[in-house]
Amino acid sequence: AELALKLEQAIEKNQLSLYMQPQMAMPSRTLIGAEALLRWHCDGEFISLAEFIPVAEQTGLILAIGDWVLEQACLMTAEYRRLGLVDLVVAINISPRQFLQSDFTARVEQLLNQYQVPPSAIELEITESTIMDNEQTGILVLNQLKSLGVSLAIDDFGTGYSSLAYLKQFPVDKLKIDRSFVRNIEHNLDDQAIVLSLCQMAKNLKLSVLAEGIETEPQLDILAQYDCDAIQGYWFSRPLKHEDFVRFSEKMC
Ligand code: G
Ligand code: G
Ligand code: MN
Ligand code: NA
Repeated sequence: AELALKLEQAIEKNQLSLYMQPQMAMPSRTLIGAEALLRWHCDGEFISLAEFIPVAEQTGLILAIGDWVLEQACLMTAEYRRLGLVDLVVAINISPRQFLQSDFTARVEQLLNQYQVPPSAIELEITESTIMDNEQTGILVLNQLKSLGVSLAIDDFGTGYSSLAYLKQFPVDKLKIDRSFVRNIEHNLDDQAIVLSLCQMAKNLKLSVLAEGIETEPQLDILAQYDCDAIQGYWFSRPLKHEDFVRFSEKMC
């Protein structure tokens, strides 16, 4: 309850920020995008998302927070474009409750207009379970967002229970392979088999595929062999605060 109270004031007190984790294309290793990751700095320390996101979901505060994230991400995307990073796509995590708000697509459209950001410059990350728990509405909202022109990615792919038969009904552009499959991939033949099949399936369904949580060169080499389109992880960069991300991107160009 105390946490909920503090969280309620986090936005006004300016305690939230978005870090950006670079995403690179394979095999060129060029910077193509960044995932916006929320950070809450409170009383001199960072509070982990694992701790406060569930509270935010339960109390409904996630709607205000999600809206702040969406606006901040659009603002930052506009700023990157001003700095010449016009091909960069900023990926934004969308919570289940946020995704199911009846005016969600309208809100996204309004913010894109307000900040003069083309829809193709942002990507919305939605988990499998968000869609599958609300199948009818989910597919409807995905289609609305698709018509708007934003890119759509399924986050944590492989951890949910969506059957492959459903996947073809989702108008999505990208699968993000969950990092639990990558963590031990150098040593684990099962993980290799799973990730290889996910990459091949994505290719056959004409979806782009990104692997998360790449921490080592051997992991990167395996994903390159599998023809994975893009990677994200500590090997390339940790999530960076705005200024550091800008510096990072300048170094990459
Ligand atoms: O960056 P980190 O490891 O702390 O993220 C932990 C989890 O929190 C991840 O599953 C990520 O998807 C989620 N997350 C990060 N940023 C946001 C955000 O802005 N909104 C929502 N809803 N979830 C986020
Ligand atoms: O669930 P989602 O994919 O949105 O979560 C992304 C989370 O993964 C963030 O919390 C981010 O900080 C974390 N992350 C990103 N790259 C790596 C990595 O290489 N290793 C580990 N352990 N975590 C990572
Ligand atoms: Mn994500
Ligand atoms: Na993930």
